[in-house]
Amino acid sequence: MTTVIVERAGTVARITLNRPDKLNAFTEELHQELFAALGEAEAQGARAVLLTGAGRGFCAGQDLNQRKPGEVFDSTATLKRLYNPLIRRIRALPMPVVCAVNGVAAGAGVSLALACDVVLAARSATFLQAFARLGLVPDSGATWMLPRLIGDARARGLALLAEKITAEQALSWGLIWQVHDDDKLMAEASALATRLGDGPTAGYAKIKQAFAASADNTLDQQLDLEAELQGKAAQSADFKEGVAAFLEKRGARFTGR
Ligand code: LHQ
Repeated sequence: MTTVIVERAGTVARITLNRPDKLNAFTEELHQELFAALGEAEAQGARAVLLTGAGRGFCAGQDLNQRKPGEVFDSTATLKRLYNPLIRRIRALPMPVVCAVNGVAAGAGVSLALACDVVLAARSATFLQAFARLGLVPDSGATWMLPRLIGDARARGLALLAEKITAEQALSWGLIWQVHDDDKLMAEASALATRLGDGPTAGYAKIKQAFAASADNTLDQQLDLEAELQGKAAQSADFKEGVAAFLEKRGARFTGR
């Protein structure tokens, strides 16, 4: 792989987008390699994923140079073939995905970050719904995720005005989980990913499943789903260990099962 770097640290698969000169904008190759990296992480039993970008940017969205002169770029096909499966894949991964937004995130780069479970950002990072600057529509789940995270008023403002917001603004609006000083971001994100990676993985998968379903469920349906998932979680080795650790007043040693 050249446009994506995959490293393993204990239970965590760290995936770094690696086109720093172009702020890690998406090319066909980057899509393919990122998809492969996620597959590799799952196949090798990683219990958490940490996603970040090399250099001063996180991801500037679609590489606008990919369109060849005279060629009609089929955005619908590109979204259906590359972006939509990527967002679905991240959401469906059975382990927590931490995103460390190390610099600017623009266009589908924001959607990529927001598809992750826990999003941290460097204090200097910015978030830009660049689409309207190009006459485009926010995509890769942005119009679904933004209103749910920050409310309709802010989502519409961001999408229509296409203005950059700072990491602090993103934090105060509830778009992301935490902001850290630039030189501390990766240490904080790695520690968080390791904590999640050493946690009750099968339980986390069910938490993700419950949140995924809640978007479309009524309270009644969600109550039933929680009861069903809890029934399974309570049969896990990690539940047994969690209770034993509590009673013995010690830290739990989860195996993920
Ligand atoms: C780039 C890019 C880039 C190529 C920086 N492409 N080179 C999916 C599929 C189908 C249809 C369309 O939609 C989509 C989803 C999308 O994501 S559409 C939205 C695409 N993204 C954008 O519109 C963002 C474009 N980039 C920017 O607005 C700026 O670069 C930002 C605000 C991200 C950063 O600004 P600066 O910090 O001032 O950096 P820069 O502009 O100088 O960029 C550094 C280099 O990266 C530069 O290359 P160069 O060779 O001149 O040094 C840029 O051309 C390149 N770059 N984004 N998306």
